[in-house]
Amino acid sequence: MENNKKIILSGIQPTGVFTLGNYLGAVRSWKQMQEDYNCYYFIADLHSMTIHIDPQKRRQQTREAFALLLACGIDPEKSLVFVQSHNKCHAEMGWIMDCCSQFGELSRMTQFKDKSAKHPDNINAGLFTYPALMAGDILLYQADYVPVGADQTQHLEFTRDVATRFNHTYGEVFKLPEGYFPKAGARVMSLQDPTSKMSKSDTNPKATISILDDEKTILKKFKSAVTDSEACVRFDPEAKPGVSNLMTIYSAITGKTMEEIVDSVKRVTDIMGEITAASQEQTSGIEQINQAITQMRKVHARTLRSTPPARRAGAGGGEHVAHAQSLRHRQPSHVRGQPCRDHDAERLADHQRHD
Ligand code: ATP
Ligand code: LTN
Repeated sequence: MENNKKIILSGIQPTGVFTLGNYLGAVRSWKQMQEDYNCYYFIADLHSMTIHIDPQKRRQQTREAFALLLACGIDPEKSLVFVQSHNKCHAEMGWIMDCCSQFGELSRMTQFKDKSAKHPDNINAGLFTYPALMAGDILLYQADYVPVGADQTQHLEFTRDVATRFNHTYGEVFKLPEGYFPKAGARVMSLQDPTSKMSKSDTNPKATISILDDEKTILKKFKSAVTDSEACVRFDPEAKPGVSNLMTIYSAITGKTMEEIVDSVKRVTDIMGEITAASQEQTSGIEQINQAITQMRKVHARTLRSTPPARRAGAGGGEHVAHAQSLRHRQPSHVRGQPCRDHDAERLADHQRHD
């Protein structure tokens, strides 16, 4: 990655199967950006530890998230795709950023307030300092642009504030990153509560469209989406949040403007079939690719188990070590050469052994 291309960095938490919101708000841009930028995409497993679940399940979700990224078109030949905890520099940077963050600004973060309200029994310090860890992720790679959904706007502003503060105190070290938000689909709302965002960890399956849902399921979910008593189609997120959300999804998928949608669609129910077909077209193939990847990984894991450990991860042997080393060479020079890098190789190999 030694060229003059700008640097892109983004992450996604391994908290479930990606939703249409994740796809339209972030992952679709990731895929498109791979052609023109140096891209770093990671599974934010350290961030996901703010909500407790069985570690075995999280490990599984981390592997699934990795496979889903590949299935969504993130190409490891073009982009550097990795698991956050495999590079311990993230945790180290998180601490440095903690020390540059103010209690007051962290207290104002809406994600902290939302997640604390959802999990009142576990308001841990990690949930509170989450934005500092995220700032560290971004600044560590000197990212120019960060493609994310609109829910991350506040975290990006925070990152710029922390970087400015750090540069002021210690000298010009960090580049100030900019958020990159898609024109349509930056904020997809829940189908059951259109005033809150569609979220992959939502326990109500009717609230989200998963990128692995088949056409029948998608249609059923759109048909049971909460709208309002008016049959007309009008974009008004305040007065008609449900209908406006369906219009947003439709617009993000087809590229049609709100005016074009209003002109072509007369009743809310007319939009359902069309959105379903368009959503399915966007995500079709993802399930098959995901299955193929999972299958491939099973075969690979069997081969790995039957390989003597010395050959698996020993000096000069083992494709995972080679993979980790190739990652090392593709990291920016300020990240490369950190003492943590050898550890990466072990972690990658170890991660594979858990398959
Ligand atoms: P969780 O339910 O665990 O909080 P999430 O679905 O909110 O997860 P994240 O892993 O936090 O997803 O986010 C991954 C990316 O997807 C981020 O860039 C985020 O902004 C984007 N994103 C998440 N939800 C939406 C949404 N409803 N609309 C648009 N973008 C979204
Ligand atoms: N906070 C993000 C996930 C995330 C991220 C990042 C995104 C963690 N670190 C760095 C972009 C850049 C989220 O909750 N969606």
